Amino acid sequence: MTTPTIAIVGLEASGKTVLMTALARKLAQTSSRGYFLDPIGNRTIKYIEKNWAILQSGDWPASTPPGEMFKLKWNFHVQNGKSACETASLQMIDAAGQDMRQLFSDESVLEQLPEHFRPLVQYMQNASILLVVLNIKDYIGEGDTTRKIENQAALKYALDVLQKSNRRAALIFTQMDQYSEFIDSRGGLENFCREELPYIYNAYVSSQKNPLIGVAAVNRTEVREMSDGTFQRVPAPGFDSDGLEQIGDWLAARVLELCQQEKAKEKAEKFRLEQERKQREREQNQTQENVSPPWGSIITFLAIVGIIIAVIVANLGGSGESSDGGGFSSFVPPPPKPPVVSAVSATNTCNTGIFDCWSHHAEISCMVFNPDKSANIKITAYMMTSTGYLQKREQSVYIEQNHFYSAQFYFNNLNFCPKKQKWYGEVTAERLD
Ligand SMILES: Nc1nc2c(ncn2[C@@H]2O[C@H](COP(=O)(O)OP(=O)(O)OP(=O)(O)O)[C@@H](O)[C@H]2O)c(=O)[nH]1
Ligand SMILES: [Mg+2]
Repeated sequence: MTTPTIAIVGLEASGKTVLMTALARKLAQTSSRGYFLDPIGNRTIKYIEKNWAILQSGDWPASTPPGEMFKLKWNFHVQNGKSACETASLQMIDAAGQDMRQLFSDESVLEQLPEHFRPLVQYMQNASILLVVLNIKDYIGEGDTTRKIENQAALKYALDVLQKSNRRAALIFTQMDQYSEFIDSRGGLENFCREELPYIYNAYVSSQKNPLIGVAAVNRTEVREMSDGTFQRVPAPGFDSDGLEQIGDWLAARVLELCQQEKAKEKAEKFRLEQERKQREREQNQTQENVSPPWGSIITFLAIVGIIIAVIVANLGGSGESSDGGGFSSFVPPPPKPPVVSAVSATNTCNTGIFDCWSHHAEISCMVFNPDKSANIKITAYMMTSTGYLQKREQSVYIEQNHFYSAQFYFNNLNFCPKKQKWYGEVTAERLD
């Protein structure tokens, strides 16, 4: 099963490291929430605890150095869970905001992606959940208008590039301990976002698909005089956090959703393999029957001929009229109505040409409706480019009468990925009875 990956996307000093530290600590505790994170290996514990100790000592962790990526891993446990997804592995990477700014503030960087950025871009591309972290301070006041515009443009571009059908994003506003009164005076976070980040709001928030969450990873600070005579706001002793549960609950729901989708895919794949095995068995039996005289088939054939003759005779005798074929044809059942395919959408990392297609990944989603009696239905998806057929995937699923099935096809190993070409998906479905 693929591990759900959370990408923390945010510019420098947006609060990613502090948020991740407080969140990981909070969610590692078992509580009434019904889920908890269990770190895998000791690197995760060491990284989180090192940063936590710095916060406890009344200081902030250092800015993450450009080029560094800290990969953290957990098992996500659902307590007393009755679902098939009691545990799911989870990974999150803390990267440098400066690297993200470089990646997303100039389109040409992604178009000619330098080698050293590839692991970071690959990680973000593979992520199924995005936590987009914003520092409210970067978007208020008239201070640095150019910077404000650059910040919004970079984050909007990041969201555009990383947008994928099955990917969910939450917009997290940090340092609410400093700005909660200000945000209230602006009519709440949503209103603030609509007014100060209109491009992001219109594209990603107004549809209500991506939640806005305000958080204070460190909810109490104090001003301290530093050794160089300057004053700095630092974590106050005994500080707590606000808003982490909301992020945790949202993440938990997403992880479970992804896990259940994976399980459904595995089930469909198992069914498909079983069908293939049965088909092979049937073919083998057929070959064996062909070697000896097919007595069984002859008897069946004679029986069918007998029934047909009986039916014709009955029709002729019953109506007293000459047969024009009408009486007989009423015994042939009409062919079942074929399945209906709708809502086909193809998404991939290549249709913008941005990633130079080195990741070789794409997906197709669709809905298949069965208007006739329940049946096994073969769904075939084709991933095409403007130069023609590229690759095909198949699924066989049992769909009840008048039911929809939502199908997803993943194309992970595309061996041909033309640059800057539009891709599109095509799906067909046929009954297997
Ligand atoms: N008051 C307050 N300040 C915070 C909080 N979280 C972060 N900060 C401030 O924001 C600064 C940056 O936080 P980081 O978590 O290091 O930010 P980052 O996004 O990891 O930054 P890079 O590593 O440079 O990308 C900190 O040094 C604090 O000054 C918070 O919850 N409350
Ligand atoms: Mg950091």
